[in-house]
Amino acid sequence: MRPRRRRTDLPSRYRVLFAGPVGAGKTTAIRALSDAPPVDTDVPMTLTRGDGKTTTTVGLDFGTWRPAPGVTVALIGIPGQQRFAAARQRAAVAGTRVLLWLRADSDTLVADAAEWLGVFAGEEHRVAIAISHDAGRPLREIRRTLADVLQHHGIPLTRVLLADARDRDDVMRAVSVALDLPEEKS
Ligand SMILES: Nc1nc2c(ncn2[C@@H]2O[C@H](COP(=O)(O)OP(=O)(O)OP(=O)(O)O)[C@@H](O)[C@H]2O)c(=O)[nH]1
Ligand SMILES: [Mg+2]
Repeated sequence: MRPRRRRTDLPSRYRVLFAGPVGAGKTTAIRALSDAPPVDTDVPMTLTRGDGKTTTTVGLDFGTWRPAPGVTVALIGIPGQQRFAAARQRAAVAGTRVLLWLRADSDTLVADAAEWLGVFAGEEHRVAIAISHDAGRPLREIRRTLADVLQHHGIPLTRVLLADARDRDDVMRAVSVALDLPEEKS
């Protein structure tokens, strides 16, 4: 009888990219979930926005989460501001899952979704969506608001969930949805 092969091919390193518009909560979420203090490039803003946000990411944010022994998830945040978009390139290497952060209270929620899903066009199978700043709005209603743009990109409504970026359990749940996505198109 042949010896049973050991399953040594299970991946032990994952990457999740935190993407989305300014103030959606990417840096906050990485700080909430990372096991060690993240290395981030969040710096004072030159122009304040009047919503209390005083810092912005200009390069990349890096954190790490160890959900189980021997498993490491790299958490990589990219800048929301278009003028720092150069930092986004190279962050989304093959196999990286994308967690797109959007703000429910934004007047431009649908346009933000369309813009950012456009950034990942052709890679939608790797994208999950976390909605922050929900202010008590039901998920059902937010999903309905986004239904057309999600359908356009072939993203099922079940891949959209509410997450307060300040809440570690919420961020963990959102990252877990992103980790469940396949690396490759099936
Ligand atoms: N009320 C509320 N505040 C939230 C929620 N999620 C995040 N925040 C706050 O919103 C702000 C998000 O700021 P950042 O984490 O710096 O946003 P970012 O996405 O990294 O923005 P850029 O780096 O500028 O692109 C922080 O002040 C958070 O405390 C939420 O669900 N509800
Ligand atoms: Mg940031």
